[in-house]
Formats: sequence, structure tokens, C-alpha cells
Amino acid sequence: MHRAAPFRRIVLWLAAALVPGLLAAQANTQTLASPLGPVRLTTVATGLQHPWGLAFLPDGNLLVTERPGRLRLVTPLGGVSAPLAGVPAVFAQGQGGLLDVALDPAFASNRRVYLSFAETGANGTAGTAVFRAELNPNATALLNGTVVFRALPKLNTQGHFGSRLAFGADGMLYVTSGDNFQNATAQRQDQHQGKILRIRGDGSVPPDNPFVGNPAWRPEIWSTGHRSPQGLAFHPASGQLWMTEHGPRGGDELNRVGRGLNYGWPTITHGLGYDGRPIPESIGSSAPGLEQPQHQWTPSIGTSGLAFYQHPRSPEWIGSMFVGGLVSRSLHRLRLDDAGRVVVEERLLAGLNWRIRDVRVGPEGAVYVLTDDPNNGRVLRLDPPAVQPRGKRPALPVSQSVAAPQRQREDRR
Ligand SMILES: [Ca+2]
Repeated sequence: MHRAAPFRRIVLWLAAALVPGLLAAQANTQTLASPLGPVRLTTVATGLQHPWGLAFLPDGNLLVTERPGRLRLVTPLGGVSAPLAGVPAVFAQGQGGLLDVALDPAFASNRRVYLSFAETGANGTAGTAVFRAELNPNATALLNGTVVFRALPKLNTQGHFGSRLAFGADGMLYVTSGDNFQNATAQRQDQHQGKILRIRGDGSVPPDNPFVGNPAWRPEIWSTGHRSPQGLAFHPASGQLWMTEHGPRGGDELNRVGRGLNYGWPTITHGLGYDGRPIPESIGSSAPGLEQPQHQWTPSIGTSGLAFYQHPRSPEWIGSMFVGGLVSRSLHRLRLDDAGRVVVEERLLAGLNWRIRDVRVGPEGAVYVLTDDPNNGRVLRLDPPAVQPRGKRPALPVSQSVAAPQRQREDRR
């Protein structure tokens, strides 16, 4: 048996030299059980530092951000490029750094890319900002970059920057901005913190924003009362905007976002402070004029990226919503009823012990996931369960309670 080992190594070395992509794909694929049948999980890339956001380029490659301030190209077979040039300097402290990446709706003609990030301000302050640039033809650099939006005022903070980016069918860019770990900001009309913002790609304000013309309000504000929003996506069928945000200790939220509405933080919350006591500003879990979440998680799952599944490849998954869990270390697949209530929740990737930072649906109908780690963050591809004959489909599971370890420390976000 021992004599076979060197020969096997030589065969593997030859195979790796001849078909590296094939070998890597086989070595990095595993099959996992799920309530709707086996799903195939492929590790596309490893070794990333706090990967935070991803976007699919038309050529099949991915743009992936790393929070310390790098943007990389990742190929479907796991090639990871050198950092792209032209990325802005970021405030890489605490939860700050390079955050989300999004393509312009007209990327095919203008090659514009948007990045959200924490930007350094004066005297140790920082704030969420949005950068726009053009991707050069061989995708090695961003050109003509400029900051198109800055959340004001910049504050002394290292946390709750947001910040997800999503373009609507209206062509507008929606940006989540966290409360900078300062609760009161989320209800202040003159501050961008704790809001969802709606801007044009050049940062200018659309005239139909809800508070345009009211000098008390920052005109970019679309919705208010958010704490730490890390998921943002438009439903591909209804066009409605949905978001996820971290509660404090408990009370993570899934919200359907309406124009000009107030989602309550910190006046109402389903969570408690990290010390187990009520949030000082809170008057309870509901109040007139303040929106209730469509769903809330107590204990917290550490909600992160959000994606809707509408791809014809998987009838089983169509109509599902995927929510990443940093604390639950799971990918949550939800089904909503016609009223938007969560009626099924299942946990995928549970037991692998990976903090899930982002989730997106790829152009071929697989689900892509980023796992958060200081040095070995991953890009994962999850292929949906094979379509089964109608009579053999397992029954949909009833809503499952999510048992997650109670989160105590903010730096676990
Ligand atoms: Ca809320």
C-alpha cells in the first residue's frame, strides 16, 4: 500500500498540471442534504480577507470586495486576481472598510462600477460613502473614479456603516447607511445615518424623493429608522425593495421598504441592549406610525446579504428569499406567502461553521455565498436540488425555529 503513494502523487500531479480547473472543481465539491433534496456545494475560491460583496460581470467572472480595501476578480474556476488598481482609500477600522460592489444597469455600454465604503473624515471621524468608476477593458483597474455620495455628518465611529447597494427598475441607486452605532441618528432628519438613501448614479438627488423640498430633511433619504442594514434587494417579480438589518441583542429584521416610511429604530425594537436591558430610547416593540418588520429573529442570526431566487433552473427554489447569517453560520432560505409573511424557513450550510456575509443568485441559477474570515474567506457556489418528479417531491417543511447562539459582542458582525 505504501508503495502506491508516490505513484498516486505523480498521477495527481500530472492531472493537476493538465486539467487544473477540473481537479480543483472535483476536490472542492461536496454534496449536502437539504429538505428539497441534495444540493452540491463548490468552494470556488479561498484565502480572501473579509470578503464583503460581490457582483457578476457579463463575461462570467465575479468582482469581490475585501473589507481591508481591495477589489479582486474571481473566475468561475477559482482564479483570484491581484487587487485592482484605482480603488479608493478606505477607513479600515472596526467594521469599516470596502463594503459592497454593484454594476451600473448600463454596464455593458458604460462599464461603470459602484463601491460603498467607509471613508476617513477629519479628526478621527468616518462615514459611509459611494464611489463610482469605470472598469478597464481587461478588468485590472478602475478608471476615472470619483466619490458620488458621502453620508453626513461624519462621526466618531467604527461601526454600523451599512452598506449595500442596489439599483431599482427606476434606474436609481439605493444605498443602506447604518446608524454608526449611535442610536439617535436613525431618527434624525438632518443626518444620513440609519437610513436607506436614493440617488442617481452621479450622486444627484431625484426630484421625486419623499423629502425633497423640506429643508429639515437630507434630500437623499428614502426610508428612516434602520440600525445596521446589511442586506438589500429588489424582488424580481414585484419590484418591491426588501432589506435586512441587525437588531441589538435579538430583533434582527426583514423589512419591506416603502417610500418615506419609518422603520422605528431605536424608538421601537424587538431586541434588547447587549447588557440585557431595554434600549434607552425604546418605548417598546410597536408604536403608531412606525413600521413593523415582516419577520424578526430573536435570538439574532446576524443577518447579512439578501437575495431573491427567481431563476427557472430550480422550480423548488423559485420564489424563495436567501438571507445570510453571520451568527447562525447558516444560509437561510425563506418562503413568503402572498402577504409577505415568512411561512417556511430552512437552514442551509449549517454545521460548516462559516459566517455568511453575502448571498447572490448567479446568472446560471446557482446561489453564490461569501464567508467572512480574516484570512480564509471563501466564495461558495451552491447548486440547487435536482428537479424531482412531481410525485416524489418531499413535502415542504413547516416553519422551523432558528436556534442560534446569542450574540453579545458587536465586533462579531
Ligand atoms: Ca424596525
